[in-house]
Amino acid sequence: MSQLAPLGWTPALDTAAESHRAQGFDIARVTQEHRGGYTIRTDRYEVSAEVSGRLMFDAESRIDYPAVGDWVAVTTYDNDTHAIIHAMLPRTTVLQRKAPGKKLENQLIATNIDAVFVVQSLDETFNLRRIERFVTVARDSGARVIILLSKKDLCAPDDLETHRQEAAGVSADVPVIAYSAFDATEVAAVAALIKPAMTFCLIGASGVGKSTLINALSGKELLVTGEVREFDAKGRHTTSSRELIILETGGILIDTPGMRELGLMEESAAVEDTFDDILEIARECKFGDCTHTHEPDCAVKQAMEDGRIESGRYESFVRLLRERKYRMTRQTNTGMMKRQLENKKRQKELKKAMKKKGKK
Ligand SMILES: Nc1nc2c(ncn2[C@@H]2O[C@H](COP(=O)(O)OP(=O)(O)OP(=O)(O)O)[C@@H](O)[C@H]2O)c(=O)[nH]1
Ligand SMILES: [Mg+2]
Ligand SMILES: [Zn+2]
Repeated sequence: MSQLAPLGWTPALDTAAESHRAQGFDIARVTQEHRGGYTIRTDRYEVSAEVSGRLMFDAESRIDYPAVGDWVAVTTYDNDTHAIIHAMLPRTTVLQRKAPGKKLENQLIATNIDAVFVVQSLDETFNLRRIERFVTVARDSGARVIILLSKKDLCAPDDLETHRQEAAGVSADVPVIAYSAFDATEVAAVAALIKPAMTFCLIGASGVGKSTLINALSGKELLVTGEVREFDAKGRHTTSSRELIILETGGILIDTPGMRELGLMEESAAVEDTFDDILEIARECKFGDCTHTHEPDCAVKQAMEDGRIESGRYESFVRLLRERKYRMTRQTNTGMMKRQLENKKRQKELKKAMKKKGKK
């Protein structure tokens, strides 16, 4: 058995690794991706890593860079405290998010995963459309898909049955499991799906309980979890980077930050659908761009105070509006990043062309 088996190695990868090993490279798995670089892990060490200049030079787009879950060929320096990633091994599956807009690069979420857990909570934020969008993304990866309905403890029995059936209706071959992260028996039902050396990636909106579940499955407080901060302008994501975790029981889990941008177009429309009554009232607000939080003469807040709008719905409404606004600015920023990337690419092509010329 390969030393890398606990990391998810399968013998099918042996051939691909041969030439790298012959060159003296170690084979490692990418366990974290952050702004500064990566963390990689072998059977002997887990260290920070960066990609080689060569890999960077050859990369045409994001997909050519390593992502969490990738198998990579590395060398270490400084007594195995740092590593350089020289090459990536072929991927079996790729979980990626299609960025809104046509030409934007896809965002890599994780690779070489066996299954995706699409997590949705059973509280008042339950959203079937969102489950559908996440399932679509998950399915595109080529991995198996399982829907996990979290926070069962916060759901009335009637709603539980309804939501369970709705989720089961998303796709005939996607199983649905409802659980509370604080119920050991229910967590065990999720754990039963996770076989040694199999890699599972958790995706879902912020606050649905992805990190909490991983902690429950591992029996340790490995990851930071947090209350959803509804009115905190600093942003609500608790998890900020993707991370691969190896359970003592053998399974491998990848935690991801909640994704709000997924399916931007549909969600914008969803605000209109779900809150048409509140939008009707909002027409009476004094300011056209009222955020319904602090403005004077806000008809929506007034209606909430009068009991015509239930306060929970009011909060969801305000939150959705804020998220939408956040995403809009994000999109503008992404547009800028895109132009920068295109510039970089052009420079690279120029460099290549000049190199060619030099060779002649
Ligand atoms: N009642 C209840 N609360 C839960 C359950 N699972 C998670 N929570 C709570 O939900 C909140 C958010 O949980 P996290 O695990 O941080 O959510 P996340 O999906 O990792 O969120 P991001 O990292 O922002 O994407 C925390 O306060 C958890 O304690 C559950 O099954 N029942
Ligand atoms: Mg988290
Ligand atoms: Zn208002």
